[in-house]
Amino acid sequence: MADQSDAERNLINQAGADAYDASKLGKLEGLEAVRKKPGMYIGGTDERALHHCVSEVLDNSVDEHLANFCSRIEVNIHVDGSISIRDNGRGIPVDIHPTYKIPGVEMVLTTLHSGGKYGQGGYKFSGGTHGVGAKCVNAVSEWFEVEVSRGGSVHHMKFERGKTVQKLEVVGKAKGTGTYITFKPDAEIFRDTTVFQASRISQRLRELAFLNSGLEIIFTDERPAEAKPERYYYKDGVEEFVKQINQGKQALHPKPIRFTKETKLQLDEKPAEIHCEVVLQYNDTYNDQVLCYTNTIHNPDGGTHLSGFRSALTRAINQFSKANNLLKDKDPQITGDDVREGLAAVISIKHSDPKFESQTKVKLLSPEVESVVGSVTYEGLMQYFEMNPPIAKRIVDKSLNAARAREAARKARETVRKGALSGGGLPGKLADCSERDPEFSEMFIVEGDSAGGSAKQGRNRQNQAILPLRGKLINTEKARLDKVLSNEEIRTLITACGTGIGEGDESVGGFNAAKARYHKIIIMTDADVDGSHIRTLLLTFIYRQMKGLIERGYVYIAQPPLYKIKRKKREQYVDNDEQLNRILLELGSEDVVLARLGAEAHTFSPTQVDKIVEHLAALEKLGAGVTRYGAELGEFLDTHDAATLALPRYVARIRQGNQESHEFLRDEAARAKFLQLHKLNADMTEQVEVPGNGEAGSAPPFPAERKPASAQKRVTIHEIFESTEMTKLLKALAATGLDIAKFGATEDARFTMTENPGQKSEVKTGLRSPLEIVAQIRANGRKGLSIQRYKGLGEMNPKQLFETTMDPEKRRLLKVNIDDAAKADALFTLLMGDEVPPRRQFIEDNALNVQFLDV
Ligand code: 0RA
Repeated sequence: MADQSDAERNLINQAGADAYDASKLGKLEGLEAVRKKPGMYIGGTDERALHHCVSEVLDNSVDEHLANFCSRIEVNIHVDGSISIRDNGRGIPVDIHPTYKIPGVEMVLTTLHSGGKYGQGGYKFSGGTHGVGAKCVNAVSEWFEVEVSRGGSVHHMKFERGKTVQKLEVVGKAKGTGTYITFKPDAEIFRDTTVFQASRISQRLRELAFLNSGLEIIFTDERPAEAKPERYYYKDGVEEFVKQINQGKQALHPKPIRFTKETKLQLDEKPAEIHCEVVLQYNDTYNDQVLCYTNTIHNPDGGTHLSGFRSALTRAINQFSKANNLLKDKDPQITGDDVREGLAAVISIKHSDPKFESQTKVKLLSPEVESVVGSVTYEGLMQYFEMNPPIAKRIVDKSLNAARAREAARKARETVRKGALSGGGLPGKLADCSERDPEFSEMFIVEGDSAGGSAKQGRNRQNQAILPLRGKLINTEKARLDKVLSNEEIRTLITACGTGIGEGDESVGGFNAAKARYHKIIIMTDADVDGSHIRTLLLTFIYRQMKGLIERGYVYIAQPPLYKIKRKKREQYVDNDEQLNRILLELGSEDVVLARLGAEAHTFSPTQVDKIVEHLAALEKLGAGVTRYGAELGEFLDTHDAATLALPRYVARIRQGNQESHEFLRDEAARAKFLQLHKLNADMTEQVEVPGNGEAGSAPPFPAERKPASAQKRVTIHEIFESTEMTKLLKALAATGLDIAKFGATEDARFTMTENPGQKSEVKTGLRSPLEIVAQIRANGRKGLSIQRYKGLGEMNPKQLFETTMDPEKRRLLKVNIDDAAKADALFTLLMGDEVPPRRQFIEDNALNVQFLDV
């Protein structure tokens, strides 16, 4: 950070020294560089980079919170795929920069080297990438909008692909302060996908709420039909995080142990500051979960904070047990592994100038942190042990038990290794393939004997091996390694893989990837709760004991189809709901003639019909962005501008008692006028219109719970981000010759649809609006169609199973990605406690949305 901001400051100073003229402005590096080399700035163009964009904007808001200016952040994913991040921080500065003569917010969002005055230099701690964040996101966004509430006004500005398209202007009055950013990722950049994964985002938001006690985060995914906001707020922050990790487990002591310390020091002769918070609580499991964060960024590979913590923990427990004569002569030495058994801990440090191993910040390098975290942990623990001797004794006992069990596990590993290597050691359940070269061999791990049987019959025996797993796999979270290794299913799995497991070299049964018998290990489980449970258990075991398999990209997840549909003789497998919808429209448009009535009567060609249906369906989907606010889609579409087809950008919702009305507002100017008329603020949350000439809207930007009297008029203004996308669709529809003048239903039919024309079964239907066309097509598609939903692999016969899920020509596999697997593992205990309903629900919700996987 220091290097970069120094460089930036020089740049600014130098520029400042030169006389300013317009040509200089061009010398500020534009955002083209980011679009040309997205890898350098946002880490690529894949799904990970896409989500990284959200973090970049979010980090700025969190920085405002760290600087004590922001208490609430709202994140909304919109129906058109755009996303908003709103905070109640100070708001990005809007005054004109003395050197560059452009508003601060424009500098911050459009010039790469805007360090200095509007850089992030003002923050003591910063999670963001120091000033490159939001502007890079702007560069890779199809459009990017910012609204700043500051100095009593709401300021608005808009960009497209990093270029200013609407200059900064005041659009209304502001009660509070804050920044409200919305952007739509550019499909020209993110070629894989531009679809945000709610689970990925909500996980990060929850993590942020844990790490920033008192910060309230509200998240709404508006895409599902029933969108409901989720609220993350933890008064006791990290302490609640640790409790959450231990949820569903037996804690060894009721309250987590917490230490904090703030240190000021000199680093390279510059003042630096480190705040450190360590919270730990032992549980009755045999694994450890220690999560490390620097400036709220997760460091999955640990680093100096982790090593400082680990050695202090080992030292403190050994010290206490010696001082109190808790060790017997024959007891083994208590090692670091032993003291971490059943440990849940979170180390969160804030550092004014942290050093990381790489751009991805997976590992903290700053050497000074080791002793800071070490001393706070050691001193804190020793003091805690003094004050709570019974708990201290319980922890020592647990560590001692672990030390004794370590010996047993070593022996068990050796047995497994011997079993794996001794001659005809392959498990009887494994139906191996004839191919001997691992590179061309694959193994399917199949849930249940019946699906296993089908897989065996259906497979290509040349290179596909089948390993059926029966019954419950042992939960590796709840058992010590020696017990896990005595589990039949696990032993079979290890032997079949051929690699051995765990740390240490082969002589002690350690993992060796070179010995892998297959370079594709494919987990094939049912698409239900039990299936995802088994899959998670398998993945956790593989991640913890055979990580190299994932690192090499050998581990995959099979994706069986969700539906089989049948119509007359035709049968088809369908992967997901979206595909099903598409097929319904396709089937529904077969053998259909669509004609326009009236003055411009004509019949559409089949190609035109396909296009019309496609665009109308897309419009309908985006329509959720309007209908959620109580307005009709048809009514909204009918407000389009006759010449440009532009649609209103805002909808005002007015409620009084149980009366409700709404008004569409074309643009910022219309909104400003509306606000003025109703004497309202432009911070767009619910406001109460004050009758008479009182102060404009009394509600703060984020109103606390208020119960307005029923007589009060409540007004909310919502931005319809989807309008941009919908206008594009209107243009495409107009190009097909469809009459789009009116979407609302008319009295008389304007179209006719003829099904099965010329046949005995011919039916003619009159349609009164374009939207009725899609509805009719869909209904048509459902006629005579049977839809079977597959609950399990066992419902398919061998041939079907092969064709849909195993055939390399047709199947779709998900490759398990190591970074995301690490994250999943770190948060794994949140899910794998006892069989509690919330966990089941979580797994079910995420069954087909395996967020730690990459395609
Ligand atoms: C530059 C300077 C200041 C604040 C910000 C940027 C800022 C950026 C974002 C992005 C999202 N939310 C944000 N909030 C603030 C300092 C402002 C001051 O000194 O008043």
